[in-house]
Amino acid sequence: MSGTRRRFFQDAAVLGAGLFSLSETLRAAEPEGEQTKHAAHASPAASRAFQPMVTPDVCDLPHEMDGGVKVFKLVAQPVKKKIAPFKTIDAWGYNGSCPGPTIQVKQGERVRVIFENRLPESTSMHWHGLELPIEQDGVPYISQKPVTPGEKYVYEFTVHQEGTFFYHAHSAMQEMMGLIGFFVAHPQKDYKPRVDHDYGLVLQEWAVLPNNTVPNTAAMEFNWLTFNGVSAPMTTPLLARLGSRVRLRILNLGMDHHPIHLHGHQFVMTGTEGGRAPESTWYPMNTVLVGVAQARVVEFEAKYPGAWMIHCHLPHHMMNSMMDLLRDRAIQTADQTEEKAVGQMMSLAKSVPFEHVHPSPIAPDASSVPGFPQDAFMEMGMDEVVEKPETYGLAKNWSAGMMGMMTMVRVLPEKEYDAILMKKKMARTLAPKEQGHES
Ligand SMILES: [Cu+2]
Repeated sequence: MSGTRRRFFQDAAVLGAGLFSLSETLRAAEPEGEQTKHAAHASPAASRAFQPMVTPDVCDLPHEMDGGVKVFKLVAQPVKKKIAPFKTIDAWGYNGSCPGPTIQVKQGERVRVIFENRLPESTSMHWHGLELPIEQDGVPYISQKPVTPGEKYVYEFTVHQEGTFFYHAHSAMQEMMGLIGFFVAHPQKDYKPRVDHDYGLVLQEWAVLPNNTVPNTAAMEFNWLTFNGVSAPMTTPLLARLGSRVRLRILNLGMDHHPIHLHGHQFVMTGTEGGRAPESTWYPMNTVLVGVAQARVVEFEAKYPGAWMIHCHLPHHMMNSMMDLLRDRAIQTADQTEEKAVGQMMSLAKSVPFEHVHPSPIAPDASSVPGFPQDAFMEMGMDEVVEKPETYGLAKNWSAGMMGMMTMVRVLPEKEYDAILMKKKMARTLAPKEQGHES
């Protein structure tokens, strides 16, 4: 038995006899109690229930029923967004969240969105990929007047499609400030084969210069890359029970296309931003290119236990604050071998206001080798700073290898999976106010 596994069971023993009797309850409420929550919110008709997608680090948008209409309220507003333990930016979002809260409906439902603009400038809401009347399309001057600051606007339409859609402001710079969110339409008839876990990831990129908090929306180069509004290692790992089937829905609305790669498993692409793809089109892959304005849906069997990375494979998208760290090295004429460059990288790494480690040693004569440093000094282990139930039991300094547009799928044997669910439940009990922000 490995040390990690032993720790799990020691901890489980401490939790007491309640754990194993609870495990059945937890399984019934999978994923993480979300299913029951949504069924309760939906219309009385049982056929309206669906297994919701979970958007880690982003809440779902609650709704009320008005007769047969599902009513949502969305407020566009500035948002202080902590994208890394040492970096908070001034983004724009919806209902205090960036990206905006996830909207989930069932195919065939009538939807009303009461939209309010609390931004300092006019905006509108576009329903990306949805087939709806032109007056609901949310394009300023073409399908509606701009929604001015302080004004409300009501959108209403019937969702006849199924699939992974999104909502966003239809103004280029506003999109790059973070005004985007998921709009998932669950099918009338369940997809086959059914999945046990359904997760969503919004890809975003930000250009925030050192000592700045406001993203430069005119930039073409980005130094902060996020999944669901946070950079690794702050991204909450996705949990999957060993042997389960997992769906990942990945949505991109930025300036770059992102090749999203999964370690250790093959997947099939089962859908796009246009809905479900026929099974005859599925083929094995492990990297899916998610282009701008696209959604890609992949599914896989979680066959192999472990913490498997999922990340954008563009090298510069696997870093945090690259431009901050590189400084002079970003200028082509700078001498990359000089001591100053090394000193700058080390001093910046040391300047963050919390304890961290640099676990990778360097050679005694490193500075004499042309090209040094590359990844040296960029790794910052900060396990305790980003600790949460979902990170429980990971190897020491796991966070040093996690940066940028990156998270992991933790494929866990039953007892370890249940132990983490138990920890999540306990964390919720201890911090009830944060419950709404738990994925
Ligand atoms: Cu990328």
